[in-house]
Amino acid sequence: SPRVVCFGELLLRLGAPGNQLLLQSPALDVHAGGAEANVGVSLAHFGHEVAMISVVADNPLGAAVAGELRRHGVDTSRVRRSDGRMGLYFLTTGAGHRPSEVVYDRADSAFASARADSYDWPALLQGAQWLHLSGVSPALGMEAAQATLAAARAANERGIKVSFDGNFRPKLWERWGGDAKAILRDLFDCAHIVFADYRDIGVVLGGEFNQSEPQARVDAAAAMAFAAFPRLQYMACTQRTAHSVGHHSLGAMLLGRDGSRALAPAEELTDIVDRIGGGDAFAAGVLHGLIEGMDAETTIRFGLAAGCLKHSIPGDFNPVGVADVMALMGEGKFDVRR
Ligand code: KDG
Repeated sequence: SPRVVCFGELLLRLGAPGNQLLLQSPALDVHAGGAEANVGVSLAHFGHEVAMISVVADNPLGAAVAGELRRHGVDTSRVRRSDGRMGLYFLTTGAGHRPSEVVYDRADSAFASARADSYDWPALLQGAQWLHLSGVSPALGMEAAQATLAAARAANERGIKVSFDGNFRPKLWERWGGDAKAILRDLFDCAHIVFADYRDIGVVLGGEFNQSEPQARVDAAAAMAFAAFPRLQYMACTQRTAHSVGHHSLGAMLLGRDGSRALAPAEELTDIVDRIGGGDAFAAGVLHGLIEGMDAETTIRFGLAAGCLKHSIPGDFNPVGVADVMALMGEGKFDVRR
């Protein structure tokens, strides 16, 4: 049975090829995506038994996306088919002075329309040691929010560790006027680890965090989160500085309830191909480290390396193995000119 289960919406991503504008030419690149599925695919490539819990449209699109997950080693026997549509998102990849753009077309998807009481959590969580969730699912509507919370609480009752990626998506919350602060707060309260930076903590706990040092902001946010959420053991975040559309620097840190703080020094990411799913690849890398019992320093460096690698790969998924990530982690290994 699976060690990790991920719950969330599976999406179809329709991207303008290369750096074209949407419909500049009559072609779109199709990929499967969805924040939680991205994490599941990464973990499967790292060798873990992973199952996805989701609801897809009972049509060839839903079957195709579930098939993509299986092709990457994720168990889809807990993915239910139902009436309704697949959620889509359209992507235009930026370049030069033009930022990337995401357009969601996912209202009333099969997943978003699924009733909260349609999930049998004891059966769906059967055998799992970890449940991965994100702030995307509760942003889809009240039923999805209640389902996410029910999943988290069922996991808590069974001693299954909850990993929660804040993934705050204002566009989605605004559409139905959900109380992001209250709902995300309840979810953070169930988590063993949160992937969240000081902005996410600000949304959930109302902190200001206007310290001038970036490090001080994260430390203050973490202190507040550990005080507010007794179950929470770790907070992980990346720190991104965008120099241009194709050039970012990305560092990361893992803070522990015991006051520990492991840093992965910032890497320069040049020639970025596709940064969508970078946060998910990072989360999967950190989870891999925790599951394998790596020390905090190795865990956060593994997470950052996995996230960096994703930036070179088109599509949402990061289909790389442990050895690929390890190869990037050695001294100076990020420097391809070496
Ligand atoms: O993290 C990647 C996600 O942003 C992408 O898969 C789309 O799930 C998605 C979302 O809701 O933004």
